Amino acid sequence: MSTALGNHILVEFMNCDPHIMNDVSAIERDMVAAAQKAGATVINSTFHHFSPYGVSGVVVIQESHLAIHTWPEYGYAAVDLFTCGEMNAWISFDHLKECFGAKSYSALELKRGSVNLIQRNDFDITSMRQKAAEWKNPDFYTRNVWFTDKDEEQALSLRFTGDVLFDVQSPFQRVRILESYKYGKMLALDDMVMTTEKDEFHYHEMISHPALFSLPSAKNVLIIGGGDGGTAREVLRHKNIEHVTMVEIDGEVIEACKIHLPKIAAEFDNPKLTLLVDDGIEFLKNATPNSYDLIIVDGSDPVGPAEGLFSVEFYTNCYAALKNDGILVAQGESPKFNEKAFVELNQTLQTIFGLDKAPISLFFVPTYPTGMWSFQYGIKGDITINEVKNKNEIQEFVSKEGLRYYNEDIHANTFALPNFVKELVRKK
Ligand code: SPD
Repeated sequence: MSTALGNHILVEFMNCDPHIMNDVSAIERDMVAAAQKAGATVINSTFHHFSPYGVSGVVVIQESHLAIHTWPEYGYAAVDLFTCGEMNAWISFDHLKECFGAKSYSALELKRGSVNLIQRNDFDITSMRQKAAEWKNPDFYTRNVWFTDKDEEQALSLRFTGDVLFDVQSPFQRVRILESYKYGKMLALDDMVMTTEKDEFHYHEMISHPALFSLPSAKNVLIIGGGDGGTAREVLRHKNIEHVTMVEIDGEVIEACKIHLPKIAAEFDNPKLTLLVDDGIEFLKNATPNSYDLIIVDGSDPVGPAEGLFSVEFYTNCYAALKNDGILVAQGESPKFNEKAFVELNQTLQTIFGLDKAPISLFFVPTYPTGMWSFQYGIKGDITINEVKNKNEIQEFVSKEGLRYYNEDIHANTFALPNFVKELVRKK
């Protein structure tokens, strides 16, 4: 007869691969496999990625649970293997040691619920048995794995299936395609959400159409970044556009989106598009002055390869490359999530284009932290964007192209800002 109700192995895995220690989907997969390999029946799993790094998670099994907390910066994982019955949790231990690449480890095995210390209650358990018989465990275990886009203080999390459809460390960033439950497939660069199947239109329609409906005779457009292809797709809806040059630094982003997000990467074969896998910052240093009607900077956040897309030098080069009545539209960050980058970019654009020539367009994206995001403009000539001269034309275009965010009312209010945002970017 067993002398205890459960067995608990407390494990210290040390000198593990730090990248694995920060990879919520890999850890979830390994923990579930560790349980299954030892013959456990998995009921569900919950795993979270924490700020700035680290993963915590639990796999609930019929035989109790496996839990983990990781500290990638120390290459360390604290793991609890708690089991009841005949399951041999040392099989789980061996599996995890292997998966995590743990160069050293220690383990402490404890009996839990020693029968010498506890007493069985003498009560009628018939109703408990009945309840237990009614309870049906799901046929397949449920997974609860979350992707979190965050800074030190706030975050946005999306639950995803746990399967990673594309995962490549490019020379610039980690490029992943994950599948979220609510928003479909999602492109993530490092740990930031870039775009998702279900809400990409918010971003791509708003980065393109307000400017293009203000430049009815525009012919030549430059896109810096935009590797998923959504911005090029929207720009190319405008029949007056003769040529689009797109300069994306990371070929892996293009590859990932061509394979997994074909509705976004829909126009890469359009003969009007010249696609260059190159550094957009360098490209603009050598661009012909006065050559573009519209420059769109569809970059990611100001960390990693996109940092230079927030510099004075870069926007000075954009200004020079624009025609005299040209417009610049740049991914402008969020006044709620990264206020500093938002304000600094606006000051840069005010300095280069003029105090009244750097308006901001706010729009809503559910999958970016805080949901409130912006495009920041630089207007080189005297164009007034939010004056709707072509209402019918916009209505016709919206209906013909099946747009789902942009319309003539939004156009008329492109630069409407809440008071707190006006205050943030008040001209000094
Ligand atoms: N935090 C997200 C910043 C937006 C980055 N660009 C998205 C690319 C969509 N084409």
